[in-house]
Amino acid sequence: MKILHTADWHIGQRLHERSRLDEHKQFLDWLLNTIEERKVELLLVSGDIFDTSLPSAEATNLYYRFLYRLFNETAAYAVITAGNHDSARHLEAPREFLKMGRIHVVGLAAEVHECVFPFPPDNPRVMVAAVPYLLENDLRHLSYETVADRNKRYREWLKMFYADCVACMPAELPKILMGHLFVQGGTITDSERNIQIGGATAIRASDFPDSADYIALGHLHRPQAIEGANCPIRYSGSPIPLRFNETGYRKEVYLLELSDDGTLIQDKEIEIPIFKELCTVEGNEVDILWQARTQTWDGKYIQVKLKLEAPKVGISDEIRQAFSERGGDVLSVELELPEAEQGPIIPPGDFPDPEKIFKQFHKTKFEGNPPDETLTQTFSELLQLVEETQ
Ligand SMILES: [Mn+2]
Repeated sequence: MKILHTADWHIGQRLHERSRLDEHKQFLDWLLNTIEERKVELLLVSGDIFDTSLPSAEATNLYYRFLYRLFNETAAYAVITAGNHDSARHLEAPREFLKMGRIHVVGLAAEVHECVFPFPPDNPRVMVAAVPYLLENDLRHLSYETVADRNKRYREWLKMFYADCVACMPAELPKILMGHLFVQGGTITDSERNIQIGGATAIRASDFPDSADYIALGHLHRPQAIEGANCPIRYSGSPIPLRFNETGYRKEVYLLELSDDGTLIQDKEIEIPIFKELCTVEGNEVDILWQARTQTWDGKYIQVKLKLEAPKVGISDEIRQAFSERGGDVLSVELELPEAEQGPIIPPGDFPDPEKIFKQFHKTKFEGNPPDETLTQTFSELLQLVEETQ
């Protein structure tokens, strides 16, 4: 039996006001083909289907067209859960209707038994716990509680929820647990540090029940494995790069294969093609214009990081023009000016870039040292959350 794990589609996302719908359409076509070609029987989507809680009509249409084709052109079942970007209520509103099409949607996790599904339903060979993003706000409010105590209680609650899910599954069947959350990496030694992403505290790899066979996660956009549990814990990552800093690695989905006796024989990644290239071009004015005029930029989205000795009027327009003459679309031009003695310079780019401001601020505060990768990633996740709530 073949099972495909993906997450963090973020349909409807815009990058510097450019629509990504065409890329998402190409991804969903590719996904459908992959499901057919590889004879996938079960599709798992671990949250963040849409980029916003009220997606546009076009984004909604793309999603339902995919579900219809999945039902009509394949024999696969699907389990879809809500992430922190989704409106749990909207996502699960058509739940009863979609069940007719072998599609199970879980937005709100009110009861454990509403999250646990056998597949195929008439002759179960695998059990799935479709656990959506669990809102920390759903914890009962205790006025005297410290933040650390509340985080601990949230972690205990998640741990218990997974344990309860597993407790209502037949012992002999393989168990896949879905989730949309942040798991502290097994290699992080600073275990007391409180990492909050998407408003929810980190849980640990060892918090998942021992009898689980695979943990199918969403929330982090880089595909990765987390060590520290008895079974594979995987983040499939987002299928398209959502920001320019998400381009240095492959985008993937995971294909799991269960043998007839119910053991997980492999979980391997399948690389997702790049539907639209996101490029970052850095250098001084001469370098950048040279690159713009000597390469082909057809259909690419470009971020320019321009080093200048002093501000120069009209340079952004000149750069945009140069790239567009070779088919490229410049989404942003960030200007980098020499650093003043006092405090960080906030680059007067076409769009303010909070990540850059954060990096410069960190450098000024900590003797010229940039923030490490974990801190940068935490910052960008927090930033996403803020952008979403705006
Ligand atoms: Mn996400």
